[in-house]
Amino acid sequence: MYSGKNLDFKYKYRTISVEHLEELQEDIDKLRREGKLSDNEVYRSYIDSKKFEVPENFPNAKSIIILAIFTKLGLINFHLDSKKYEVLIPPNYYDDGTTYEDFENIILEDIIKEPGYRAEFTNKLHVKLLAVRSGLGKYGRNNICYVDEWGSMINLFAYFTDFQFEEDHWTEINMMDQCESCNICIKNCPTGAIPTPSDEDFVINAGKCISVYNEIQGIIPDWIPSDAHNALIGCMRCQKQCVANRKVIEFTKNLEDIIEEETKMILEGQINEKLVKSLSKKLKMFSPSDANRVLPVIKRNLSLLLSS
Ligand code: B12
Ligand code: SF4
Ligand code: SF4
Repeated sequence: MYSGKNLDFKYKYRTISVEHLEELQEDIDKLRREGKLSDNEVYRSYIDSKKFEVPENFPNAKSIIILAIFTKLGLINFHLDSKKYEVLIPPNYYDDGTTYEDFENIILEDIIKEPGYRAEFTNKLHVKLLAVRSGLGKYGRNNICYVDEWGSMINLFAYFTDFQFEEDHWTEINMMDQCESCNICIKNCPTGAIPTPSDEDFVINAGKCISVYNEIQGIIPDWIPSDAHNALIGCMRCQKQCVANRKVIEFTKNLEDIIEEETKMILEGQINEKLVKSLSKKLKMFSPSDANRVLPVIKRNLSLLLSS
C-alpha cells in the first residue's frame, strides 16, 4: 500500500503498451493532414511539441500509465466595494496539494508493486487521447475527457515505465453515450468553438477557445463577447451545465477570500512582496517566483470578469 504522506486524493488509472505509440501518433497526424487542427500559433506551440514516442532517456520503457486525479472545481471570493464576488477557478489551474512525487509513489507502490522498476513523468504526450484509448475515459462533444463518477473534474498525467503489464487496455476512440442526444456544451460555448453534431468535424476550433487567450499574458481579442468571461482563468461554460458533470460539479474547493484591499491592489497593478506572498498562498495558482508572469493574467481576467 502506498505509504507517502499525501493520501488526500482519489485516482484511477489504466495502462497501454508502448507498442501502440505509432497508432496514437497516427490518430493525431491524421487530423493534422485533414486540416482539422486550428493553426492558432499558441495552440500549435502546445501540441506540436508533443509526440508519441519512447523517450530517448528511457529506451527500455514498455508501458504508459495514465492517471486521472479527481480535482474539485475551485471557488474564491473577491471582495470589492463592500460586495463579494464568487469566482470560479477550474480544476486544472490551482494546486490541489498533489505532487509528481505522490504519483510516482502510487505507481511504484500501488500499481507496479514489484521492486526495481522506474516510472518517469512525461508531458510529451496527448493525455486525453491516451485516457480514451486506454478506456480510462471517454470524449465529450466539447473534446474534454470524462471519467465515470468524476465527469470532467479531473487532471490527467502520463508516466512511462519499464514494467510490462499483462493486460493491455487498448480501446476504440469513444464518445460518451450522453452526448448522443445532447448539445448543451455547444449551446453554452460563448464563442462557437464546439462543432455541431451535423458538422463533419468533432475537433473543437481551439483558436476560438477562450482558454487559449486568457491562460497567458496578452490582449484578449475583441471578437470574444464581453460577457463570455466566466472564470479567473480558463473557461467553465462547456463543463458547468454538462449532464455528465451534474453531481460532481457540486463538490467544490473553497479557497481563502481575497480581501478588499488585495482586490484593489490586483486591479490597480500595485504589486508588492506582501501581496505576492498572500496571493500565492490563497490562490494556489503560482509560486512567488512566478508572480510576474501570472499576476498580469489575473489582473486582466479579473477586470474583465468584474466588468461583465
Ligand atoms: C493544447 C491544450 C489545450 C488547448 C486546446 C484544447 C484541445 N481541445 O485540444 C487549449 C488552450 C484551448 C486548452 C483548453 C482547455 N484545456 Co487543455 N490542454 C491542452 C494539452 C496541452 C494538449 C491537448 C491536445 O493534445 N490537443 C490536441 C487535440 C487534437 O487532441 P484531442 O482534443 O484529444 O483530440 C481528439 C478528439 O478530437 C478526438 N476525435 C477526433 N475525431 C473524433 C470523433 C469522435 C466521434 C470522437 C468521439 C473523438 C474524436 O480524437 C482526437 C485525437 O485523435 C493538454 C495536456 C496534454 N499533455 O495532453 C491539456 C488538457 C487537455 N487540457 C485540459 C483542460 C482541463 C482544459 C480546459 C477545460 C481548461 C479550462 N477550464 O479552461 C480547456 C478545455 C477546452 C476544450 N473544450 O477542449 C486537461 C483536460 C482534462 C480533461 N478532463 O479532459 C488537460 C489534459 C491537462 C491536464 N493535464 O489535465 N487546452
Ligand atoms: S454537455 Fe452534453 S454533449 Fe456536451 S459533453 Fe456534456 S453530455 Fe456531451
Ligand atoms: S472552454 Fe469555453 S470557449 Fe473553450 S470550448 Fe469550452 S465553452 Fe467554448
